[in-house]
Amino acid sequence: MLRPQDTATRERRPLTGLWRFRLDPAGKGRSEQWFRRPLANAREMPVPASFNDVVADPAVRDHVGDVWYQTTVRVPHGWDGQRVVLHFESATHRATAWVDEAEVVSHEGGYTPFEAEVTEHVQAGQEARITVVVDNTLSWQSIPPGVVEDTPDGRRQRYFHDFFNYAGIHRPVWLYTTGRAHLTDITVVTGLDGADGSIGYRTKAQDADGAEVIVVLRDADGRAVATGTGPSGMLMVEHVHRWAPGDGYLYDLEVQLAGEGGEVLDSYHQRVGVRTVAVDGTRFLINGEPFHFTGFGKHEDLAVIGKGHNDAFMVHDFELLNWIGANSFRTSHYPYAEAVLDYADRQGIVVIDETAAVGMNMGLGGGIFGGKGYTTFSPETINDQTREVHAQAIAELVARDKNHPSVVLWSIANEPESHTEGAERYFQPLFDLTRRLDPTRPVGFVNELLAAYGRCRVSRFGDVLMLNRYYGWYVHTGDLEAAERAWEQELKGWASEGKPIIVTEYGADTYPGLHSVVPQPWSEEYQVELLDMNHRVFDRIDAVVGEQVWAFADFATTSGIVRVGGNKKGVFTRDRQPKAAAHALRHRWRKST
Ligand code: BDP
Repeated sequence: MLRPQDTATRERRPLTGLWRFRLDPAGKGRSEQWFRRPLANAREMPVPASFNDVVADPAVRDHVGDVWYQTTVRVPHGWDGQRVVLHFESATHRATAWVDEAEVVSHEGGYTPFEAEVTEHVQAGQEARITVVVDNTLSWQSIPPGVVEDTPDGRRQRYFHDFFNYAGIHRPVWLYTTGRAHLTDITVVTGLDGADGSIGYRTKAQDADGAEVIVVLRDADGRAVATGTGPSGMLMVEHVHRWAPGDGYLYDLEVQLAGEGGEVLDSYHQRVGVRTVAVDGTRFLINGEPFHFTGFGKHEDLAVIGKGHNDAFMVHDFELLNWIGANSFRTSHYPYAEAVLDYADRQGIVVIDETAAVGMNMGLGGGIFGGKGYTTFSPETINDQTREVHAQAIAELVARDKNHPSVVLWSIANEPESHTEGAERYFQPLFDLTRRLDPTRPVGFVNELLAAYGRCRVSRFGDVLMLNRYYGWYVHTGDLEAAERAWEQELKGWASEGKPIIVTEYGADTYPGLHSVVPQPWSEEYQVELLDMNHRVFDRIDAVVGEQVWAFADFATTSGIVRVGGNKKGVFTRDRQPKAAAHALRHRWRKST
């Protein structure tokens, strides 16, 4: 699937703005076929946005099940004779869409795109009604998992991850055109040979018999630097300008389908950053040079719009990454909006790209995330069917993000149970699958303390060790000396495995404005000291090639006795004001870069 674009042959119309919206608490909209007519008793709802916090009503915020969205679009007059596609960048967690009365597409998974050709259901110059039912339910067979419990007070959604289950249409929706003959996929793989670069490309097309593929690679000034023909091939660039951390240099690969008379049937522009990624012993190499990750685990999380994509906050967050000296982040705990990956490419920010497989660990948090009493991997809980859904989520992530130079590492799960045989059986095929889908990038998963060094049965499948550790917070709370000793001992164990280690989470909940002379948990001073303690340990262990603090900013969670207005481990507050730790990190990271 190619992301919608305006090109010489393609045109897009965004369907963002206010849609009609209605909850369906009784779950009767499907059988009553609400898509057949204008949505009754609807309120207006912005797209893109999570619906939960837009309305001041707990029935909306905590709704479990279907919600309905509807809009009307006039198909542009000039689209006569074009192939028309309806494209969703995401709908959380699953959706079905209709154009007028015709069902056109269904999709499982809340963070990857889906689309359907709708040519036969629309007419240029006429209105079309688009209706979408979005279901936010999490089950044992969804990624992430959850359970709906029937209680005397109604249906309650429980889940095992530490962020609020925002849902809705979080990213832009498009109607776009292509010609009948059109490109359907482009893959680029780049290489380096001394000062020169290579770009291998592969294309797929549909209804394109007899058409020829022509590719032109242009540099950032628009000068053509290489050309080729054929559905796949290799382009060479002498004295290539590499993509590198801090230098988001991009070439533009224009792929054209040309008809027999030379007419351009389709044109698509693929941005290309020429760089290599490799793991060599305990080193993580970008362009053959050791790379040390600095930065954060983040969330898509904002007041009012929840997980809705917002360009202003995206740009601002990258400004803050730059201000603090971060060179990377992890898309914890799900694939982020594609605009974010595009922007990371252009900014030269390195990304660890994660699936939505989070909360697959019933042992965690003593059940504070709701996992008490369940077995993680079993025929009744996370099972073979879940693994298929997980495999599909990986396939869709790789298909979507394979061409982003910023993406250097796949994370196929966050903190799953990983010390049991069930976990080993579950994960091994998913590592194999990820490598088959993308042989060019390392693969890993994020390990947590229940599978501490010596206990984990899954990390041997990964190329890189990613560790989340809360020494000084969840363990040895308030005792940073004991924390430092225990952490160093464990980390030395991991270092003996001979793989690069990225500490993908470390941090402390910190209430902004709370101070203490003797650093006490929750104070700004304690957050600074806890990070310092971690950094002393990292600096003593060569295999540590990355430090990503949890978290970039405070974020919303379910309510609970260990969360005060959400998770407060942010180095910035939810509205992006720095805590003391932001200045301390800036001091460390700005010095080292
Ligand atoms: C880890 C999770 C992350 C949580 C964090 C925390 O990966 O999602 O928010 O710890 O407890 O377990 O703050």
